[in-house]
Formats: sequence, C-alpha cells, structure tokens
Amino acid sequence: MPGSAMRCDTILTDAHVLTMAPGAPSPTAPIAHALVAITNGRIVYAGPAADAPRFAPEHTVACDGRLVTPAPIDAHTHLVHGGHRAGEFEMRLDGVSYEAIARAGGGIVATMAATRRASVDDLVAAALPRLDALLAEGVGTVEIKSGYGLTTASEIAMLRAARHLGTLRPVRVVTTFLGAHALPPEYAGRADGYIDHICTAMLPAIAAEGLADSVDAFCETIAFSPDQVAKVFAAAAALGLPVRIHAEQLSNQGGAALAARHGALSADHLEYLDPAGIAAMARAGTVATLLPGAFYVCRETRLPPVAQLRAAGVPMAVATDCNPGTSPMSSILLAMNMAATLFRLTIAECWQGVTVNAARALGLAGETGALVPGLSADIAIWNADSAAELVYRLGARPLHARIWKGQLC
Ligand code: DI6
Ligand code: FE
Repeated sequence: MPGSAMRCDTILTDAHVLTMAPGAPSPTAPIAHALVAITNGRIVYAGPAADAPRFAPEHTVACDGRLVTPAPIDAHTHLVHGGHRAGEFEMRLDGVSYEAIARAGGGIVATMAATRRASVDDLVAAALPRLDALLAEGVGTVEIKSGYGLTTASEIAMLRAARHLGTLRPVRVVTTFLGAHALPPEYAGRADGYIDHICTAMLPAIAAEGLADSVDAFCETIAFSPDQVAKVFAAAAALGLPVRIHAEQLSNQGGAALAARHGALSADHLEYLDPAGIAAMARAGTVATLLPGAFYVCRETRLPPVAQLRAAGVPMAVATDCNPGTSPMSSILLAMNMAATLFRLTIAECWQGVTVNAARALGLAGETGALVPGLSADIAIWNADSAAELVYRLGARPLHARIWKGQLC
C-alpha cells in the first residue's frame, strides 16, 4: 500500500451521500458507496470510497447504504414564545380572518401577553419540545426570532431563551431581533414612536449584549410600513447587524425590494412579490425564504412566484416559520413536502432550500449546509433510499442518526 493512512476522528462508510455541494451535477443524485471523513468537527472528505485517501479513523459509523445528507437547517422560526393560539384556530375555522383577529387584539398581541408573563426558564421549557421535534428530523441549525415581547426586557428574555436552547441541545442557534413584529398596545396610534424606541433603545441594548445575529421586521398593512422598516434597517446597519424581512405575505408593500436595497440576507413569505421585487432580490443576492406552513394554515390562495424566482436565479430557502399563529409546525420534512406539493418546488429545490440556500439565508454559507471539506460536519443519516422519498412521506420518522459538529448525537 503506497503512503501511510491519514488519521481522522470519524469515518462514515457505505453511505449514499447527497453532498449538496454548490455546482455538483445533480443535487439529488447521491454518490453511491461513498465515504465521509471528519476531523475536529469538520468534513475532510465526502465522495466515492474508491477515490478516498486511506484513513485511519478513531471511530467508524457504518451507514449500510443509507442516504446521508447535510443536517437540515430551519432558517425561519418563532420557536420561542409563550402559550398557544388553538382558540384562534377554532375561530378561523368559523370563518374569522387572521387580520380581523389581529385587529381585535388577538393574533401576535395575544402571544405577546403570554410571552411577557413568561420567565426565560418558562420560555425555554415551552420551546424545548418544538426544538426536539426539529432535531428528531436531523436539524442541525435553527434560526429563532424574538418579536413577541415587544419591550426591551421581554425581547431580551426571548433572545436569552433562544441562546440558552443552543446550550441545552447539540444545535446551532441563530438569533434574530424582530422588535418590529407588531405594535404593542402601549404604543397604539404611535407606530413611529415605537419604531424610534426600537432604533434608539431596544436594538442598541440587544446589540450590546450580543443577543442578536440579525434584525428582522414585518412589513405589512397590519404591521409596519416600508418607511418604518427602513429606519429599523438603518439602525441595524449602524450596529453592523445584517437584516432580513417578512414581506409580501398578505399584500404587496415593496418590502422585499426595500430589504434587497439594504443588502438583506433573506426576504421571507413573498406570496405577493412583484417583478420589481424579484429583480431587486436577484441583484442583491437576497435569498427568498418560502414558508408553505403559513400559506397552508392561512389557507392563502396566492402562490409565491416560484417560476419567476427560479428564472431570475434567486436562491430559494424553505423553512417552517414555526409560530403559534400562522404556522404551528415543527417539522422541516413537512415544510419540504408542502413546498413541493403546494409551491411546486422540485425535489432538488426542496433540498437546496433546507441546506445550501438556508445556510446562505443565515449568513452561514461558509460554515454549514453542504458536505464539502472545510465545513462543519453537520450530517443526517436517513432510513431512506432517495432524496425524493424524504420529501414524499408524511409523518414518517426516517432519521437514523444525526451528527453535529462531528459528534454522533
Ligand atoms: N408573519 C407570520 O406569519 C407570523 N409573523 C409574521 O410576521 C405570524 C405570527 C403570529 O401570528 O403569531
Ligand atoms: Fe415568521
């Protein structure tokens, strides 16, 4: 045997590997009889076993022909919140609209009240089952937003809870400050005053504690105007924080184009996105994060312009939007199924949506989301034959094992 074997921590043998490497010929054609090698939590090799260097591993994980993918990334959640809104769900079944419930003091403001009453520990305890449900589907990275506290103290509590979740479980948590989610009752009729408060008090306090990795805003007639969102984005930029937006969910406000002009990492929802918004996103490289759970729960009929996003080369992510109002869903596989069935994403797009494109939406393209040398070894091993099988089944529990930062967990 020429040369000596290369020491490494772990190898995965006899894997069917879907690397999701950008530029790979077909993102859904797994490499058969593949080997993955890991050292110091990072991928050092992922490809045909026949072409691999000779490794001397500490540990060997026999995959027995199973499908191996990057650990999915859920790039848009409101996982941390108090209470639930099953009662509003019942009202909606009776025909009351989401907007009508919001205008009557329900909706986001109802969850705000429950969240303000909760301690950090309460918030963590309530969120853990939702997080565990995601981990049971292999998720390795989850974005978690604030936005139900709407005071400095309560927003900080939400973000502390989110950060704490990342210490309780083997998962990477990316936090987002969403102070501009809804107008708190204290500011009724004074939306501009609340936006000033966000920019001059809340955001600086949160940034000073390093609690937010990015800043989000809900641009909508029932939430904040593009001008108000622009102020929040300017304040974020002054603190060096990247931005993202909830845009064009219920109507076209030009929010996605505004966000793109501010170099947003992602614009999310986008059912009412227009051609100018698509062009602006394409120019800026802003990811379109599609949230089919909210579309489904709200019984929305307007589809996001997937064909046009595809034609314009806008990268698409898929996420759960796990939240107590419009998407009480903690299944990334179900989000992928809905993206395929409701939004007509291809199987390849569904997988890109929860791997490479989701990583990019979180500013983590150089860290996770693909099985290529140098990236974090965040890996899901599945009891499945193909990428399509995982998107197609509903309610299956197909995860065999999960590796996060190189550790089997
Ligand atoms: N859009 C949504 O779908 C969620 N937030 C947002 O800005 C809804 C949040 C909720 O209803 O609690
Ligand atoms: Fe959301």
